[in-house]
Amino acid sequence: MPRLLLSAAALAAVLVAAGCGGSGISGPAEKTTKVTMAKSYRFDPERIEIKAGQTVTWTNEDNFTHTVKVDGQDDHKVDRGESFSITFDKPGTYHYVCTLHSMDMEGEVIVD
Ligand SMILES: [Cu+2]
Repeated sequence: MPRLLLSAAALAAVLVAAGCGGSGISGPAEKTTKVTMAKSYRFDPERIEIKAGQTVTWTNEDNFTHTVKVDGQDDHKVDRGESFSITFDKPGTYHYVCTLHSMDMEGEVIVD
């Protein structure tokens, strides 16, 4: 009985995780290291694919301040007209959000 309860809780956790976040990202990954914060409130392209060791640069071309926060890493503010870069050394899929507009702004970096 305790085992059954545990698995039910685990399933609920998975469902909650699937329900929030990740829903806004669509389309194939673009092979580029440049992402813009485009007007209004979006990352363009939302999903990119790079090679390990490459550096991704986000440039804010919107009229508002945004941030880049990769899951499990620090949040970085990017003011209008400014850029911010992160070098990805390890292969994997990195989900990120703008913490100021996390409902609208999220993206993914796939590192091969
Ligand atoms: Cu934002």
